[in-house]
Formats: sequence, structure tokens, C-alpha cells
Amino acid sequence: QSSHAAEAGNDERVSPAGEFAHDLARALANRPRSISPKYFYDAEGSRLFDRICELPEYYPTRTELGILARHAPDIAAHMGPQAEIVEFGAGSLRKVRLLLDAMDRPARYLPIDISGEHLAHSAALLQRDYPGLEVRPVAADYTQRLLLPAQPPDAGRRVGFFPGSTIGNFAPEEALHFLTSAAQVLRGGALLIGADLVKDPAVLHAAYNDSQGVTAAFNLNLLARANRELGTRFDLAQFAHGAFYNAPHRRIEMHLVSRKRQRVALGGEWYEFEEGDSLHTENSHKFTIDSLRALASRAGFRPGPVWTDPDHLFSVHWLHA
Ligand code: AVJ
Repeated sequence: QSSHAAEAGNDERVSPAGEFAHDLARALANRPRSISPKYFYDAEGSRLFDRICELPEYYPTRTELGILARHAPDIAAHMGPQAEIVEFGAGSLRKVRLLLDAMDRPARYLPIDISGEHLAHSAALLQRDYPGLEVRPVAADYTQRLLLPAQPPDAGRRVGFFPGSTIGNFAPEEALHFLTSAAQVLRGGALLIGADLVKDPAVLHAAYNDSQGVTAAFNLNLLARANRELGTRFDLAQFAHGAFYNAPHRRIEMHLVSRKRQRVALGGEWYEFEEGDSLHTENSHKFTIDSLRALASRAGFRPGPVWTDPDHLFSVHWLHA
């Protein structure tokens, strides 16, 4: 798979621990302290995220699956024959099965994910169920430069698939940047993208503060991962999971909040926390149908049909590249 990673222009494969150590050190030195949510997804974090998707309070996954299941024939018709699917941040590969099952002779599937181990496992399971499909997993950070292998001459449309409202993790200017480069690599094809919708803040709050504490464990896994990979000695019991809806920014924010005054060593430096100091670990932006379409237009897409659920919790958009 290393040649695929090279094609995807992934810089992280050179030294993943070096990158994490560097970004964490910078995060701890900065004010406010803030780190990319991409570091949640080691093998343990990916497993915890899969558990989040099963939680009763976490509506996005099952709602999006419902939308995809109901509208798969319509979506497949937009894809056309022998289409190729490029999935950004492919995770457990459950959603793409709904598309593959409805498609006319799907030609090739390129799942891109930062968690190489988790991806290889999921890709092998998918390949077993779709023996005729060319599955080419790409272990890469899709937020870096996107370079995809050339399509065979007889190929159908190249369709990007970006489900789960992962677009919400980006800051607005980063989302614009990502969509602009996606529009370039998908030119002539399309992007099928899931976006979580603005709704009652109480529903949002519950989705990120589940009663079983799985989201808290997912958040704290960032520190556990640092302990495993970087030799830090974060005391997980001394950090609280914080998640709240920031209405002006239309986003859920997740933080790790220090329960007391403490310090941690990393790379020969000490970093201090006062009681109540936070490390900002994630933003999860929410959209209206119009705000997503406006963003896509600015990135060079032509917005097409939108599918949603009866309660308007979640949206799936077809964007012509
Ligand atoms: C994978 C980014 C879409 O923002 O809802 C779930 C990640 N974080 N619970 C989201 C997440 C906490 C998820 N995304």
C-alpha cells in the first residue's frame, strides 16, 4: 500500500510520532491551547468513534445511513455506470456499501483514511463482500495535498464521498480550502457530502455528552494516545470532558479541561495547566442547507439535489464538480 500513500502525497507517513509530538507541543505552548481532531483517530480512537456512532444520543450516523438507504437508487443514478468512489476519511466503510449496492457496475473504490491499520482491516472486509470491485485503500491525511491515481481510460464518473459531516471539523476557511481542492481533483465528476444541520441546542448537547461517557473517553483518548506514543504522563483522571454548543459560531466545541493545577513534560519541556485551563480538541460545525450550498459554490462546485430526513436533522448534498 506504500505506493498508494506516496500517490496521495502523504507527509505523515515519514514520521507520524514526530508530527503528533510537534503539534501537541505547539498546542500546549499556545494560548488558547488547540490541537487538530485528526489526532483522535489512532486504532483505539477509531474503535471509540465507531461506538459513538451506535449511541442513542448520537443521531448523525443513523440519520445519514437512513437518508443514504432511502435515496440510494436516486444517488446511484446521478453517479452513472462504472463510477469510481473516492471516500475522504473512510472509517469503517459502512456507508459506502449502501451506494455500492445501488450502483450500476461500480468500477473502483479508493478509501482514504489517516488510521492505516483500521483502514486496512475495513478494506479487507469490504473486498471480501465485493470481489469484483477494485478496492485501493490509501493511508493518508486527506487534509494535505490531494493527489489521486489516474483513472483508467474507460472509467465512469469520479465521485468524492465525504459523509458524516466531517466537513464540520474544519474552520470555515479550511473547509473552503478543502472543498476547493476536492473540486479540482473531482472535476467532471461530483462530490456527495453529508452535513449535520443546525437544530435545537439540547439535541446537539446530548449528542456530544452521552450518558455512557463514550464521547468523554474518545476525547480523553487524545491524552492516552500521547502517553502511549510520546511517553507523556498525562493523568487522565485529572482532565474533564467538556462539550458545548457555541451558537454564534454554529458549532459544538470539545475541550479537555484541567481539574487542577498540574504540569506535563513533553520533549524536555514542562507545560503548565491552571485549574480550569482547557485544551480545545474539536470543532463540529453545523450547517443550514443554504449555508452548505453557498460554501460549495464558493469552492467551485455547482450545487445539485439535496436529500434530508423527515426531521431535518441531517443533509446529504450532490455537488457537481
Ligand atoms: C466525525 C467529525 C463528524 O463532529 O460529530 C463525534 C466527531 N466528535 N463525537 C462529529 C465526533 C464527538 C464527529 N465527526
